[in-house]
Amino acid sequence: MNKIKSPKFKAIKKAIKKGKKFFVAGHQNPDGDSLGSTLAVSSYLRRLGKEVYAFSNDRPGEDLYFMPGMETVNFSVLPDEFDFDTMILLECSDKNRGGNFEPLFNTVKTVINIDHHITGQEYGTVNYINAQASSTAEIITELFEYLKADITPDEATCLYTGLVTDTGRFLHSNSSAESLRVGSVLLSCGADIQEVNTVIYNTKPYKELKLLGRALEKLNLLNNDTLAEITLNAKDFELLGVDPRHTQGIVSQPIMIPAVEVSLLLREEPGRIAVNLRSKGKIDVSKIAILFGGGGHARAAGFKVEGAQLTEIKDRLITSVIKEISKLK
Ligand SMILES: [Mn+2]
Repeated sequence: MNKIKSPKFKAIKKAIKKGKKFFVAGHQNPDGDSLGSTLAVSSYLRRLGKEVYAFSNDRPGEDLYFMPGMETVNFSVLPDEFDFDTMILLECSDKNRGGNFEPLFNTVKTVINIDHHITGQEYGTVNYINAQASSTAEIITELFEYLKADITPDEATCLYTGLVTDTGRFLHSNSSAESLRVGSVLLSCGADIQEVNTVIYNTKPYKELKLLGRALEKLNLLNNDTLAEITLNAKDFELLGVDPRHTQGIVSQPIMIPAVEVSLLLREEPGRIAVNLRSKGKIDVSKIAILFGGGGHARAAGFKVEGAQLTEIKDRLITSVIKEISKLK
């Protein structure tokens, strides 16, 4: 146990011991890490005989419903009465990242804030923010080890889901030796990794696979094959009966092509143009997205332009990307 973690974990242990009625929540529009951590913490507290209200402001994507304990989460509905003594917020970099929690902040005695975002604010009574951690699930696993929690197989499955989704199956730059060690611990505790892999990574509806096929057929390579571009028009979505939101993962495909530095996916949506950008690593695509009113990360960014013409956006965007690529030489 490293020295920085220990005093913080000690304070969390004390707060958990003292609390009787807990409110546990992750962030709005929850991902695997937020919900997986919420479920594992709630399950552990119940095992200790505590009363728990697990909350999520929004429902997740369909692929996260396999996690054990999902039926115990209260979606969108805050309780009628606020008589909690302790609130545990996971992955919430600011006070209201999880929803409108002002009434709760006014009534609870203790707020435990656990997060791995570099922008995390210290609004809690006890704050544990570790930006070195790949995920909140990684921190919760370490905390459970500290608490000698005897992680159950179901809790391990939830935490493993958070760990693999936040690290992109241990491929993103946030995966560390510690992430892999924590993965190993969760596996030893009985995490059902087959189920996680099947549901999250190896399941795609027929329509979405057909859409991927159509997208790959429309793939263009520009600027000596350094720039990949796919445009999906309104009629592509109509023809296959899919929603423009069902394009997850498509933009990353052309990055596999050796010469490609940047991949673009342009979608014609009702009343607007939506664009996803991916970079192999040399170009910071968030800087390009900012030029169009969007944002994101160096390797993955996006933007939406309301009431715009596809061709106009496309021309400007391609020019901007080529300008960045030409700086590499
Ligand atoms: Mn996370």
